[in-house]
This record gives sequence, structure tokens and C-alpha cells, in this order.
Amino acid sequence: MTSQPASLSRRRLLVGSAGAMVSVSLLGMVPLARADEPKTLPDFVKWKDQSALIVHSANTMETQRGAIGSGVVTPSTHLFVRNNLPAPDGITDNPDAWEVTIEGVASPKTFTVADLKKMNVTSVASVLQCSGNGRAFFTHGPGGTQWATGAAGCVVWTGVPLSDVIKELGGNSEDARYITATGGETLPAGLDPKTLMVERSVPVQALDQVLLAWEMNDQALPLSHGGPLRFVVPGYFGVNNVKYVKNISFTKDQTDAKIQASGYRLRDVGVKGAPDQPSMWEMPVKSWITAPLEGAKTGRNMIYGVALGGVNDLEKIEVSVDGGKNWKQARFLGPDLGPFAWRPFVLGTDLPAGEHLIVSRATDVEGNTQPPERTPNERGYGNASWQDHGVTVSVS
Ligand SMILES: Nc1nc2c(c(=O)[nH]1)N[C@H]1C(S)=C(S)[C@@H](COP(=O)(O)O)O[C@H]1N2
Ligand SMILES: [Mo]
Repeated sequence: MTSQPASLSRRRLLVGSAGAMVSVSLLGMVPLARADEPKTLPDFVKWKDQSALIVHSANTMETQRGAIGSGVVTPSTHLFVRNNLPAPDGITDNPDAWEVTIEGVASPKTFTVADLKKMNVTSVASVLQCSGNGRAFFTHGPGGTQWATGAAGCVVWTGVPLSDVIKELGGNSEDARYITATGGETLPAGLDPKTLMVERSVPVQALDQVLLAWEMNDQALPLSHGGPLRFVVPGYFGVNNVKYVKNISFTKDQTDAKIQASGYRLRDVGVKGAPDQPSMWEMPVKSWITAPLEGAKTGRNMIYGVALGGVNDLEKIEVSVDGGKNWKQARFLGPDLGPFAWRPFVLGTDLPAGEHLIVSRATDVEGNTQPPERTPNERGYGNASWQDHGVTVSVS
């Protein structure tokens, strides 16, 4: 493994620092890939900016809270990565040749990416956010990647609206209630494919916004983000945005793949996932502070953050520097790239010396607003609590 030397030198670096105890215990027979060991970027994402990322595992990396910046669009080098399975090898070498089959329509057909590129090309900005973003704040210890704020980013997708493709195929079947998209992973042999495959169903109403995308941030879609072709559902949680999509089907029922049937289901702590529980589809309104994060000087300070409305436009963003007792309306920054994009915001305010709990609370045009508290749920999904996303800043 190419990461071995770097990983070893990192350990040496830790000896004699605060991490000394950890590193000493790592010397010897402990396997390289320990969950608590700082890791270098795996090969398929070597092009990313490691200083902007927290590497949780070879398939999970999150953006550092302070690395989001105040731009509307997240640079691809800073964007989080989350793969349930390793990304397939070599499929982005000739992206135009990638094929996607569309079924559950009047005339089913297989398109290459080259075919799709001749259609009505559109760009949409949308927030990509993992269902487990904010999981680290739950106190019941839900399993899975301990994402804080960084399993989210706002990017610009370019592709063809699925609705255009469907029109060309004579429309979808009348009894279709879901659009089911299948990822192009090669599944390990000998195991039940249903337990591993990334196949997600979303309500057919999402057809209004689904894009088949081959570009992200004006570059060919990288393998790590689903190239050559991705099924993008703006406003929906990350898992519904199926990478390397190879099949799209209009179906009467949701897929019985595990990732849909029992995975990504909202339920009480201790309860098993089941198809009758809410699926992680539309994202709720949410925001968080991105600066300052630790220390600040007394006097005038600029407080920055990002806010998203999920499927709705935002109405307002408020900031409190006293833990939610008093709120002030902050200002959105930059252009509004539409309901699915996030909006950076800023508030200029005077901060006296002392510790301040800075929190933010977004409200969408339908009056939906962030709750003060998270709702405990088995897997730690959908955390939009404004209290959890606050930061304690010490001002001196
Ligand atoms: N084919 C496929 N699509 C996938 C996944 C996957 O493992 N395979 N992971 C999903 C999950 S859980 C999330 S949060 C997003 C992450 O997108 P990103 O890695 O581009 O940030 O992709 C989704 N689409
Ligand atoms: Mo996810």
C-alpha cells in the first residue's frame, strides 16, 4: 500500500507529542488501519486537499468545519466522500462510453453518456449531505462514521434533466410511484447482492428535479463523486444521489435492497430498520457556524456560516451569540443559486471578553425552522438541531 510510509512517518511524528500514548500502543502488531489513527488520503482521492479534510477511513472523509469558507460553491478538493463500497476501478477512463439503462418507461433504452451529452444540458447547484451528518453530536452512541458538520458541501452539477430523457422515451409507466436507481459497483462474489448493492428508490415526484450529471463544478465528474454518471436528486440526502448509475427504473414499489428496505430509516433508538419507517429523502432546513470556531479578539467580529433549505428557498438566518437567548438576523452572502443550494451568511457583531456560545438558526419560506434539540434516533440521522451545531468561542 502506498500509504504505508506516510502513515508510518505520521506515527513517528506523534511520538513525543500529545498523541504519544496512542502511537506507542500502535507500534508492534496493531494493524495499520486503526480508526483513531490519522490517515493519509487513499489513491482515488489523492487529488484532494488533505488539510481541508478529516480522513475517517479509506471510504469516508469529511470537510473540516473551518475549511468550508464563505463561497457558495464548495471546491471539489474540499468536498466530503462517502462510499459504502470501494469505488469501481477504471470506469472513468472513457466516460462517454458509460451506459445507463432506463426502464419502466414506454420505450426502454440504453444510453451512453455521449448520447446524453447531445440532449438539453443543464446545471443545478445543490447541497450534497450525508444522512449521518451531525451524528457525532448524538449522545446514545449511534454506530457509523462520526460526522460532525463536514459530510456536506454545495456543488454545481451539469447534466441532462431525467424528465427530458423520459419524454423522449414516451413517458414513464402510469403506475410508477418510485424512481429506482442502481449504482455500478462490482459486488463481491459469494454474498447476497441485495445486502450490498447501492440501489435507492425516491418518490416519482422527484422527477421534477432529478439530473443525470457527468460534470461537477465544471469538471468531468471524478470517480470519487460518481463519475462517469450520477443520479442527482437535488434537495435529497446524499444516499439518494447514486454514483456511477447504471440502471434507472420507474417502479411501483421501492427496491428491496437492504440500503433502502432497512437502511436509512428513521426510527427510535434500539429499533431495527424496516420499510414502514420514514426514509431519508428530503433534507430539512439546517445551518451551522463556520467561523470563528475557537478564539476571537474582543470588539467587532464577523461571524460566518452556511444555511440550507433542503428543497425550499431560505427565508432568513438568525445568529445568537448568547446560546440562543437573543437572536439577530444575519445577511446572506453572494448569489442565490436556487432552492437546493446553500447560502453562506455573515453577521458583524461586537463580542466582549469571555466565553460565548454562538449558534445559528435558519428558516425556509414555508416557515420551517431548525429545532433547538436533535431527535434521538437509532442511526443518528438528520440532525438539524441548532444547539448541537453551536460553537463555544473564547474572546480575549
Ligand atoms: N453507487 C454509490 N452511490 C452512492 C454511495 C455509494 O456507496 N455507492 N454512497 C451514498 C452516500 S451514503 C452518500 S452520503 C453520498 C456521498 O457522496 P460523495 O461521496 O460524492 O460526497 O453518495 C451516495 N451515493
Ligand atoms: Mo450518506
